Amino acid sequence: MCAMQAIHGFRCRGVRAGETGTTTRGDRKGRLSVRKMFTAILCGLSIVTVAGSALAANEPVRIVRGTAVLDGKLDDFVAAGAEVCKIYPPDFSGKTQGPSSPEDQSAVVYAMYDDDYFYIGANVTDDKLVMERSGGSIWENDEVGFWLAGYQFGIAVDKETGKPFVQDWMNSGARSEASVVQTATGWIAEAKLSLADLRAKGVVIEKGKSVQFAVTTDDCDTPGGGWEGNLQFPTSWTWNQPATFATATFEEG
Ligand SMILES: [Ca+2]
Ligand SMILES: [Ca+2]
Repeated sequence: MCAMQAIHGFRCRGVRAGETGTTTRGDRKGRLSVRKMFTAILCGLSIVTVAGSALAANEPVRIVRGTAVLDGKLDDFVAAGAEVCKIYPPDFSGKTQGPSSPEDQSAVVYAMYDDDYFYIGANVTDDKLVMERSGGSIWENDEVGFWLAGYQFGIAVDKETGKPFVQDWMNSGARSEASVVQTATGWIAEAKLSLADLRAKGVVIEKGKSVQFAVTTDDCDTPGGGWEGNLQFPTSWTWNQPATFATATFEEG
């Protein structure tokens, strides 16, 4: 298990694309043809960008049936074929604010469900584990976060209690359990949420239903320090905007 300490506060951030400017020189004819060329290039880039966003938002994710034991092992998720995404910077399926290499932070994320619970597990690679926060401020240190519709959750060890827990930022009220176990290369996070409690808030997880789903893992590598970056899935993810998430469909399994 990881050693922990504490503090408070909460905020998440989204990535904004940078802007670039161009200057052209030469005679009028030259300027016109350069301008045409840039216009053509910019139009091409716009089309690629729009296509990329359209593919990422509502990206289909399949979630299989299965029951997980929260024991620091992901063999039950693996056996069920429950992998939902890999987030490996810089060449991965999401986007990043900070972690620059798979050794800095990366994760393989699994999810599944049965009649009673939604389960999520993550095998996180991290070169330095820091969990010195509690409650809603766990995002400032190492944390595995995920969204179901408009509800944001996070898994970490709470500094105050010394125990793994699920932070419920948007007050879903869903009963939960969590497990956090340190590994040679990082840590394994697991959690389960009550389907009945989620259903009471309009998040219906059952065969054939779909729910907007996203994963955001936060990284801190400096004891006594704060948030250094995170990884986000899917690429289109924007904080608290379920329309930008992936679309998870619950299969019969
Ligand atoms: Ca790291
Ligand atoms: Ca870390």
